[in-house]
Amino acid sequence: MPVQSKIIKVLVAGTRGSGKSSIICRFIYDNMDGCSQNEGTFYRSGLINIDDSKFTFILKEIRNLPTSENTAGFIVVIDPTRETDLKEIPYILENIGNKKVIIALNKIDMKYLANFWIEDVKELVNGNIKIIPVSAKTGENINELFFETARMVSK
Ligand SMILES: Nc1nc2c(ncn2[C@@H]2O[C@H](COP(=O)(O)OP(=O)(O)O)[C@@H](O)[C@H]2O)c(=O)[nH]1
Ligand SMILES: [Mg+2]
Repeated sequence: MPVQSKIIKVLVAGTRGSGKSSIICRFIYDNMDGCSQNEGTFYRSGLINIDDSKFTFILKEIRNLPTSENTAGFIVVIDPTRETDLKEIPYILENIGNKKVIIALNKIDMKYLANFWIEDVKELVNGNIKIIPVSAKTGENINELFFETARMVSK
């Protein structure tokens, strides 16, 4: 049986400085060097297998919501060390509308500085929305984030 390949475009949204560029950079290049300077659209293919499908990711960081850009879904990146990021979540989700979305709680390597955690986010969002704790700095859970994203958009 030939392996099927699917191309999925995902927009990475979230507050400024939450780590959108860093998460993309960690996933694409497996490092964080020079990430903040990276702008544009990134590709990574063949990494994730779900059933008999391989996924090619097209990732794009976006600064402004709402957006008219086409997408299979969103990753929303938030920084738990900043109290204001929790308050932003309802506003961000409202501007995303009824698109598929997954939340990346980034910077978990700095948990000791956190102002809020997964449970606090859960109270604000629809129970169907997955919240994945990650660290772009250490790479923890980054592959899981994109695996769950692929699962979400392929449903
Ligand atoms: N400790 C820590 N710092 C991070 C992490 N991810 C990003 N940063 C830092 O947070 C700052 C903002 O990251 P950046 O990717 O530019 O955020 P963006 O504005 O959302 O694209 C930079 O100084 C990054 O080095 C992380 O997982 N852990
Ligand atoms: Mg950026």
